[in-house]
Amino acid sequence: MVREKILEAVTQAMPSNRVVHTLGVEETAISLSKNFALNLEDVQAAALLHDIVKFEDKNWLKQQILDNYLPTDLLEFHVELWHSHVGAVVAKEQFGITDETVLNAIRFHTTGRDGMSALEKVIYVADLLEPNRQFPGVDFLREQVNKDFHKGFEECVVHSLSYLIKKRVPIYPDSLACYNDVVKGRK
Ligand code: DGI
Ligand code: FE
Ligand code: FE
Ligand code: FE
Repeated sequence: MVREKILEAVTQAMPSNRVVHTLGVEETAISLSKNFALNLEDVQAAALLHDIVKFEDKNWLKQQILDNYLPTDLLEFHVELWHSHVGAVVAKEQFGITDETVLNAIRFHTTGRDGMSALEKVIYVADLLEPNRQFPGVDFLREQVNKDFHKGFEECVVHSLSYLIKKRVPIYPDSLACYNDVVKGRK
């Protein structure tokens, strides 16, 4: 599907401030993808569709998880974790995205996972650091990522996990697996 069609659907699917977030993710992801040999259309599709079902009803999201045989342990965790997995299904079924790399970048953008691809890392980082994101430490993370993507990605994962632990919220296994993968891979 062409970019304009996807963007039209995105605009229908979420409030305008989240469209701005989505466009920020696209811009940041394109910029970060220069670290890798990534296909521009794949980067754009993953970025534009990553939050496509974030504003859907909780019961609808739950039904999609059940109907599509997505991991049911998601239901034991916060609803925030559901939109990424369901988003990948919708990207495939409604937007005709067949590339598993793009679908996985959408599917794992919230938690990360063990053994993330370059596109998965780019979308994860862009989601956290796009220009409209503001939180203490965001500029440090932007600097790190721009200096050395791999080191910066590590800092982003450590930041996200620390934030969850500080809030005392349950951590989904993929989030922990992502953290373990990152710290085990340190040189
Ligand atoms: O959809 P966005 O707001 O752009 O961002 P997101 O999909 O990356 O994250 C949504 C929320 O999910 C964010 O507040 C952090 C939270 N989150 C990420 N991993 C975990 C988590 N929440 C819990 N409880 N457990 C996790 O492992
Ligand atoms: Fe999201
Ligand atoms: Fe995120
Ligand atoms: Fe997002």
